[in-house]
Parts: sequence; structure tokens; C-alpha cells
Amino acid sequence: MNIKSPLRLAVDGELVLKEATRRSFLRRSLTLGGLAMLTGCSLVDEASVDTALSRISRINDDVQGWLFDPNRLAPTYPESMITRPFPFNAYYGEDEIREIEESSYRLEVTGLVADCRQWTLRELRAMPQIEQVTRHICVEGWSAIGKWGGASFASFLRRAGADLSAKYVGFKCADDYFTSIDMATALHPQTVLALTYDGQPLPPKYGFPMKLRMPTKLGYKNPKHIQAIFVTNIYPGGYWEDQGYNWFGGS
Ligand SMILES: Nc1nc2c(c(=O)[nH]1)N[C@H]1C(S)=C(S)[C@@H](COP(=O)(O)O)O[C@H]1N2
Ligand SMILES: [Mo]
Repeated sequence: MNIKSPLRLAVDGELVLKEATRRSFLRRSLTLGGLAMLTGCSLVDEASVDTALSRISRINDDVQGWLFDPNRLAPTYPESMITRPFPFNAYYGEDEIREIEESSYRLEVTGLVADCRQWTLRELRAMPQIEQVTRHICVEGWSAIGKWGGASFASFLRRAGADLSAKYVGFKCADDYFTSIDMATALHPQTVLALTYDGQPLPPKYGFPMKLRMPTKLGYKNPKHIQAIFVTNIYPGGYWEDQGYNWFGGS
């Protein structure tokens, strides 16, 4: 199994404790009795402690959701600060990067949308494009500044006739990765359906033909090689989230 090992990470000189450390912090700071009372789980073994901790993580999701300010912008940077080369990361190595064929590619959009259909790359490229230089933060202990361009995801969801009062937007990727986000983040002005990296079509390693770029979320929440997008009220989880990473994953 893939375990992200990681835990502390330096962002602009500041040490930030990320989720995995937060879990061990919870383990240390809460007595088992306190944890049992908070979560209504009986803590007789490792599995029930894990259930209790994941309930806390879902409470943590709610708190992050309440604290999320839909109008607050993540920092942007001058192009001179772009990290070169920008790091590659995935749950597999660089020798296994997926090559997706441009001409046959279709983006499937389903769920709570008026217009359930497939989109071509040409249609996505024809939408008004925006570009931004932002910092990507990975819980494995690195962060890097990059430039992504593409369509505003809020505009895309409106064009697709998505139910904007739904709770979640889910993503299925060509490499079997998957994740999901809250609607408030989906509609955030810096959330981009990214088609370019550094002014060029997104290279395979960064998620060709398309990824979702959100400077308000940690790296693992930013899906590459997106094949399908669905709008739903049923919690969809995610590849790392289902292994204990915090679902909201704000940065
Ligand atoms: N499809 C897909 N998307 C993914 C991943 C992945 O393994 N597959 N890994 C995530 C993680 S943990 C990180 S840090 C970023 C890395 O993106 P980069 O290669 O552009 O740096 O992609 C995220 N999105
Ligand atoms: Mo990551």
C-alpha cells in the first residue's frame, strides 16, 4: 500500500503541522475517554480508535467548511518566483505517467447537472481563460510555485447547469485516482479547470489534458488527468482521504 510519509512541512519559513501529525497529536492530547465521549465510539482496539479519529476528521471538515471564506484569495506570486523545475508527484513513479490521447478525449459531466453530457477539449479551450501563479503545498513535505491557466471552474459549473446548492463535486481520473471537494471551494474565484502549465498545454506529468487547480487546497485535493466530474449530495471520499487524510484538506 502507498503510505504518504510526511508530516511536517515548511511553508515560507513557518512550520505547519499537517493532518497526519494532527492525528498523532489528537492521539496524544485527548484521553481515550474524552475521545470516546466526543465520538460515541467504544475504544477497545486499534480499529475503533481509527473510527473515532476519522469521525473527528469529519468534524474537522465541518469546521474548515464553516471557516472557509469564499471571497478570500490565496496569495499569488510574480512569475520570477516560479519553481523550476516544478516537482512531479503521484501515487506512482514518473515512469508510470499516463499518456492520454487528445483526439479521443472527452470529459464526462454527470450527477446533479441540467446538461449531462461529454465535453471536448476544444469546447473547454473556447471558454474564457484565466491564468494564475500560486503555491502548491503537498503534505509530503514540499511546496512549489507554478503557473496554471484554464477556465474558471465556477463558470464551467454554471455552463453545465450544475445544482450549485449541492454539497460535493467529485472527480474521477484516468489513472484511477479520485477525489472530491465542497461546493464553496468549487465556486471559489481561484478554482481553475486547468488546461495549461506555464503557458503550454498541460504536460502529461502535470495532468494532461486537464486538472483542477485550487490554491486554497492541499496538493492531494488537486486531481490531474480528470476524466469525469459529478455533482452530488452523497459523500464521495477520495484516494488518500479514504486512507485517513483529512477530506476538506484546506491549505
Ligand atoms: N490523477 C492524479 N492526481 C493527483 C495525484 C495522483 O496520484 N493522480 N496526486 C496528487 C498529489 S498528492 C499531488 S502533491 C499533486 C502533484 O501534482 P504535480 O505533479 O503537478 O506536482 O497531484 C495530486 N493529484
Ligand atoms: Mo501531495
